[in-house]
Amino acid sequence: MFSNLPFSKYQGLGNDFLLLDARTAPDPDQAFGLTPERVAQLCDRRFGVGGDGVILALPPNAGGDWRMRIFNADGTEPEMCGNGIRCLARFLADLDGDGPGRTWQIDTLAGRIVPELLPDGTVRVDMGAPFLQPEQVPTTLEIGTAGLPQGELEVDGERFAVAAAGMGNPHVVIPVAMVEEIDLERFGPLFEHHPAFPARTNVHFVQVLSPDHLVMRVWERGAGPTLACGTGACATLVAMHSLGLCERRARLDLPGGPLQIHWDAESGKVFMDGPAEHVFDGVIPDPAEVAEARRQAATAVMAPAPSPASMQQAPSESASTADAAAEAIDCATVCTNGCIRPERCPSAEARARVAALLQGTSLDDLVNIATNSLESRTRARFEREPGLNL
Ligand code: ZDR
Repeated sequence: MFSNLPFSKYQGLGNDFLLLDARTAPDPDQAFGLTPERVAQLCDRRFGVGGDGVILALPPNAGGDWRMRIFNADGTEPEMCGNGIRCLARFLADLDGDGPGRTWQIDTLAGRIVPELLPDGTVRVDMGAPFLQPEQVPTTLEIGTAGLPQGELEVDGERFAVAAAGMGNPHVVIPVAMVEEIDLERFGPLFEHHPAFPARTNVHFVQVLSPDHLVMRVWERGAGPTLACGTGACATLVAMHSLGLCERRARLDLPGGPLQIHWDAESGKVFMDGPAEHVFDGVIPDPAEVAEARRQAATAVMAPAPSPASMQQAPSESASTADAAAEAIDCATVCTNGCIRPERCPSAEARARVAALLQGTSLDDLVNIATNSLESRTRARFEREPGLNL
């Protein structure tokens, strides 16, 4: 069942999401009647709002402050989303008026994740320790000399040396000499659906600029090429450091901008710093309510509206009509709780005209009508009161 859907659009490095607050919903996991089809429709950039995913803020289920669920643009549900959880933190802070230093314990399908609001407004996320065992990713690649799943994969006739890591969700990392030269549309979907990744995978091509500066491009599971991928940047740093190709702390440039990633040697956890910005809020009305409003508007237009003449009928006409005519109903004062004579409502014609006008006139034309009306009223006032000084 649908209902009105209030949402907030947020983005982190151009990875954009619809954030929904279901923290007080009576049946949170059924909130807003979300289905995979509805998510895909909402995320459609032409037929919907547009986004790389939909994120729900929910009551906790494992002792945290809140729980996060995320749906990809194709309606599938991944375990975690790095950019998304930064957006969630910003969303919660904006809703609840929290400031820098605030941290949240967030339950996700990838376990407990802890975002923190930094003084400059960006968000640091304790993403937890990476998953480096093949069955945890999951992948059929075996542990190699670098201590994580590694191997050579053939894709569309070409062979690539790859490594895999999990951040709750699966990632394959492919070091290349020139990331710009990779045909993402060609290789991305083939890696995503490669049999070595039974739950499909996010795909990252990465080039080393220096030991603490990498540049990467992303093909996301369930979303295609995106401008950024938080979990992907973390998995990439972990894989590249394990392969001896970068430091434990590095800047990772994504098409949407840079993320700072640190794989802490002591705790084994990965920390991600990056931006999260509010874009706009909106409400999608319940489709059933819209259909009903349109049905009512159409009925109002079709109904024979009483003509002014019929409201001033001569006393010779039927008594009831004459009574109605005699009774000068002032809709504004008499009908405050609804029309008292719907069958002979004196304002029905006016409302029908307005409904017809709204239905059949573009927004531009309505603005023109309003402008012309204001102009002519102002002119009329000048003519009535020639000395008027505005
Ligand atoms: C990559 C991602 N946007 C992030 O920032 O971590 C997560 C989205 C989920 C991803 N598409 C998946 O694992 O299916």
